[in-house]
Amino acid sequence: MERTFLAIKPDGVQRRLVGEIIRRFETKGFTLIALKFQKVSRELAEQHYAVHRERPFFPSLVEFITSGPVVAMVWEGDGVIASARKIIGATNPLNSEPGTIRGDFGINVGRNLIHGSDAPETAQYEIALWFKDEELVAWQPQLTPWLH
Ligand code: RTP
Ligand code: MG
Repeated sequence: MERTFLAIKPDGVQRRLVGEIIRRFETKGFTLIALKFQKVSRELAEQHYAVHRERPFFPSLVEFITSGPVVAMVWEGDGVIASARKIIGATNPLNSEPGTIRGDFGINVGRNLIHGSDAPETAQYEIALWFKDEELVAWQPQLTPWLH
């Protein structure tokens, strides 16, 4: 079953949007596999955003993601990687559709509330970076797959 890594960024925590954001993935029907609330070290932030190392916004991105606690999560379900990216919305909240998390709650590209893995390889890398194997809780919801 497909898994993705999601993290509510420091602005989402500061703005008291943790419950609202988690609700959207839970009611969609995806399954929570792991969750933790933590401050992010500079080292973890730099590894997480390593692909953007050469970009001009990298220093401010690392500065921001280490500025306060984040909610790190793993979610599971068919097509969860692409679906979560749709639920999250476009990178710049000014371009995100209403109904998406960023479209509903943001206006600033540097304060876009939540991170989601963008591909299967990225999801695998990020899950292993943020979570130990034993922190991942494999379980099956007792529901028909299409009824939540
Ligand atoms: P994320 O990785 O955080 O889920 O965001 P994303 O995939 O939608 O966007 P990505 O291209 O991976 O960029 C990572 C984060 O860098 C900040 N950013 N700033 N032009 C800019 O100033 C700019 N471009 C990107 C954003 O906060 C973005 O989420
Ligand atoms: Mg990204």
